[in-house]
Amino acid sequence: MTYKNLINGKWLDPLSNKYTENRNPADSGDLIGLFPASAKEDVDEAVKSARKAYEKWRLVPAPRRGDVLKLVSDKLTRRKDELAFEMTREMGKVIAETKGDVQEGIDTAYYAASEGRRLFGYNAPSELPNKMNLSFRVPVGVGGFITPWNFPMAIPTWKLFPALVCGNTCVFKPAELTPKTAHTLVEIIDESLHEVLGSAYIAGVINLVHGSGSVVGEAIINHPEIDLISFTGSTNVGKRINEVAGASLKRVSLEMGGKNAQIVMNDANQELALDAVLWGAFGTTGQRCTATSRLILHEKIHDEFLAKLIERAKKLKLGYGNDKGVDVGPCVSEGQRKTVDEYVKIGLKEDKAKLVLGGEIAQEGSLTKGWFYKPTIFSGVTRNMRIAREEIFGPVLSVLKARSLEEAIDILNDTKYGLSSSIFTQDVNSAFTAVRDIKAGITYINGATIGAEAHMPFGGVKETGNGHREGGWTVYDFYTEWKAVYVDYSGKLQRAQIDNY
Ligand code: UN1
Repeated sequence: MTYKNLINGKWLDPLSNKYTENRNPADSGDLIGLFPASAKEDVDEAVKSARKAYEKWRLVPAPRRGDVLKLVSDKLTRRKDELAFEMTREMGKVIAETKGDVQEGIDTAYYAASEGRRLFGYNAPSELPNKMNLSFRVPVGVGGFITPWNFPMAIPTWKLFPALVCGNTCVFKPAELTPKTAHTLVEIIDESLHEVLGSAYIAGVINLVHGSGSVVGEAIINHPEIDLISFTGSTNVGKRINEVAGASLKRVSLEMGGKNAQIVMNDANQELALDAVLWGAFGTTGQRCTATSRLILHEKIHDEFLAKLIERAKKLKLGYGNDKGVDVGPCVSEGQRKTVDEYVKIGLKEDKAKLVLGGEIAQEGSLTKGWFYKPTIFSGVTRNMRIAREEIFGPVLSVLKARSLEEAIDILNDTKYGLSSSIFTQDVNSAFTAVRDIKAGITYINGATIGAEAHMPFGGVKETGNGHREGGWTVYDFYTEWKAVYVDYSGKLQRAQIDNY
């Protein structure tokens, strides 16, 4: 099956006339489809249509725009199982997780739908009599959206839904590894626009342009008619986007890397902490920006906890995520698996680090058909090792030891990133000290580093982000501008700061 771009309300072949294959990472013989490898000219067409659509879409009342998202959420709910199956097929994580990914999209859609009836502004008193001060949220304009493959539904919805309900129009470039989920999502949005607006349908509210970062992504971030960029991906790419898009004063939201840690204190409920680290480190095959890639154990429980962890991790079943009983899917691609293997080799060269589990490509039976890598654990890791500092984005966990709460928090903070974090303790004083002192956008007490909820602010500090948040109420600040309005009903020219002082 050959797929198309959606531009100006029509499904079109790319002007480049080039396509790339999308294959199942658990079975490279399974071809899912051919997707456009679009050209810069496709982006130009998409932006032109989004620009035109913006002048109409901004005038559709926000509650009506919310109705479109209400219908989108209903459709996503109805098609949840099918979407999850296809997502597992194209990016590998297990079906329970892809259902969660779709659910995050549904939650985000319902939230955005209801926000159409809020989008609150503030009023403030005027310093002059018979004068009223109001403020309104207005849309920003045309947005460019560049999204990753690890959450092919949730992340695009975090961006597109709030943007749309605020009255912006969209040019969306999904990850090349997950075009199918993006296709279905955009198809659902477009169908909903048709059904809700009827004959008043506006072509170009949402445009989908498949293709590479180097061609389509670059064309988006350089385009003079794009007003804002929302990106999730690596810190290196994010820095480049900020540079390029910043030069033309685009508004830019960046969600980037992480090197998240879970602390386990000596008073922790160990069984709970074990469940959490297995979930956080090996869920999504470690390919989340919130994944647990460091485990910091209090020295008093270190040996006992590590032994239990290895036992439990050994039992994780690898396989195709749509098969029953599978715990861990493949790496998303051959390239990603190579990166993981390279980091394992880097870890093996460290004097004190000890490989205690995995550390190799999985070769058993049908696993040779995909990009599987065994869940891997290094113990004896210290904070300056590369496997303790760099984001690996795979099933590799580095275990470090701490002598006290203060040292554990200090190790946790000793990273250039600051996305998610976790501490297991039964001591309320330790828990609140951690909340106060951990430098990260998200802190879990007695929970894994993964699993943020869609209505809460999502994002991080330091090189993880550039000050914005996705999710919940906070994202609406990114997708709107404030307009201050003064209404003078005094019948004379009142000069603020002058006539009243
Ligand atoms: C990501 O890895 O980029 O908090 C997003 C979580 C998910 C989202 C992860 N809800 O783990």
